[in-house]
Amino acid sequence: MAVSPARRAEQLRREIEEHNHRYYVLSEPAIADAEYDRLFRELQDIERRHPQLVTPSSPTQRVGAAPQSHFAPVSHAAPMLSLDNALDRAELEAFDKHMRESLEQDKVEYSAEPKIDGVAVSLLYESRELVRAATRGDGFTGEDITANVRTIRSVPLRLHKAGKPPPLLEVRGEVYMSREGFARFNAGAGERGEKTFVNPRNAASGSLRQLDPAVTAARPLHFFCYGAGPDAGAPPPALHTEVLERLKAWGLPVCGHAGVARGLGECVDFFRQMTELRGKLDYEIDGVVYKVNRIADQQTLGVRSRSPRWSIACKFPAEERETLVKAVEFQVGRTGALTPVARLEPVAVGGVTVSNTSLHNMDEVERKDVRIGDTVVVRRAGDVIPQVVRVVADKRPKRARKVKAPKQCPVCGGKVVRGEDEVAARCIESLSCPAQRKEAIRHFASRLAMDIEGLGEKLVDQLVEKGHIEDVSDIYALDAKTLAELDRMGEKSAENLVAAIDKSRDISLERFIYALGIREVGEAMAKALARRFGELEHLMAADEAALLEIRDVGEVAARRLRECFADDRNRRIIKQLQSNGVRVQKTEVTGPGPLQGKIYVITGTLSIPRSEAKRRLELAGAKVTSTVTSKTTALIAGKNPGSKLDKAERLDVEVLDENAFLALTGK
Ligand code: 5U1
Repeated sequence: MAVSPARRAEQLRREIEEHNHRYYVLSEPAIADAEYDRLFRELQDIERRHPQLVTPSSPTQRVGAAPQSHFAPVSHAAPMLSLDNALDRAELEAFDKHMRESLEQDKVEYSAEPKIDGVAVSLLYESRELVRAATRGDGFTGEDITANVRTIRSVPLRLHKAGKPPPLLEVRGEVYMSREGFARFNAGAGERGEKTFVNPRNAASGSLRQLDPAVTAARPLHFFCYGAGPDAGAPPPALHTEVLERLKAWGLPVCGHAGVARGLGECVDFFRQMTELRGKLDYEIDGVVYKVNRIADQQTLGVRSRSPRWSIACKFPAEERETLVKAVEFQVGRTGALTPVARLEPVAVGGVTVSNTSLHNMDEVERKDVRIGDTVVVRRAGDVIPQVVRVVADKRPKRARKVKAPKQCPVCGGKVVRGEDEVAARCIESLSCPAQRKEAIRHFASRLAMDIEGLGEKLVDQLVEKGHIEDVSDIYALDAKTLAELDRMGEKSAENLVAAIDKSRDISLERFIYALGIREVGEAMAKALARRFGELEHLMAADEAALLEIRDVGEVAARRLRECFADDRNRRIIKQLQSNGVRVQKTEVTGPGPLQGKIYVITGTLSIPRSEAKRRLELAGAKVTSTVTSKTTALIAGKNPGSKLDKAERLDVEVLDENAFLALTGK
């Protein structure tokens, strides 16, 4: 008897889903590609002839959703937590001790899992069908990326019936790009002159954030899940590892290297195994996650505001790779300092390709004895700038050449000197050296200084090279016509830049001082100077003794300030800035401030911008830093605080809410 189209379509959907699962989740294909294609085309054909038979979870429906205008916000039913980190073995030991003591167990059993270096997502299945996928966002609210996640072949659109998934299942995990897929994607994008990514994590993140799902569909994305929401099936599982088994049985991909570690010793062994395995995997992992395995124990331990008490991540130490020093060149900075930069044979380390790295100064070059032609060890951890750790002495070729400090500026050919107490050699042609002028202008326009949006590096290069800008005061004489004639500038961007320049004309004293780019005078000192002198003219007239009264100003900084304001040319430039409409506002002069000596960290959202909160604290004499340590006076926590709140709780650092903060700063 002939099978009805509806029946055949359902048969085909099941068969294709099964083959998808075997191919994308289990990596065990059971049929040839041609046979798979035949089944797929048969289903497409039935659906074309009987559109009423198309179901949302049909394998034919992965791609094809229309491009979106934005990603709608999604509230997570339970916050998407992050993980506390153990930085070394001692911190892992402390965690295990804490678990043993809290649970009154001699040995705690953990689920041990590789930490996938991807993008955290939440998937929601209703009656077995994928109905929503969301990013983590701030942990409370993410973005709806359902259309994009549907294109990831290892994400089932419909869960297996066997094992009875609950009617509403939330799954959490990581979307990642395989190393091989990343290399292939970047090579293709490079050839087409399109955007490439620095590492697989950024590539996965960028691919998920495409408004057109067809673009995401073409990216080699995969998914691994590591946990489920409150309902993980009936009867409730007793162990986290059981949850992972169920997820697998329902057709979801779970990393095959997850295991069980009983007690600290096995945790350490697991970490060692993963460290060895790491380079052999086709996806990037950045550490190991340990979770107390018994779910009743997890409930006893509970969660902090941002992370569960029952879990910890141990990150791998910074990755190191060997590569060749092809050349050492010198870059000229804003203050004329010559920085040796090693040009390296490109090497992938810590998730990015490194081809240049600063060697800081000649003392450093000599201390490490880096020579051209040497093989060096390069290290990079997390988002830290890569650095040369050491030379591999026994790989030094005979022809390796010593690095010579230049006697002339590599940019302007000017004289180079090195002061007795200085580590850097400098080009002394500060007024004529184009490299220094460009850097000074870039600094002047930068975000923390005059904040002229759109006046970026390339534009400054052109403006200086074409003679439109000699010094910073010339910025305020630029017009839209001149700007529109520059490369990569249209009329609209020229007008926008003129508006941004105009907006920067009213500037606070502290920003203006910082913008001048005086050596030794950073953001914090600029603030202190503004608070002490109140007006630019008073600062310009201050003698060394008055400057030295300020706690943070040392002899060198006082001398630099005096030299800057005594210099005729600098005075002329400041005058010209004022004639060109720059108005430096006065600042209220204050004493040492009631919060002198106190250190605060801010987290979460306050009703005022964070920069304003920082300004108020600093105005009262406090220091504001970004990391909670035992030296922190208090953490100011707004809405949706970050992991800093957990750290403050752990270190017993006082936590202030917005009202306490406002009372503190007297507003
Ligand atoms: N493997 C794994 N990664 N990961 C990340 N498990 C895991 N668990 C997480 C996170 C953020 O969080 C739960 C412990 C809440």
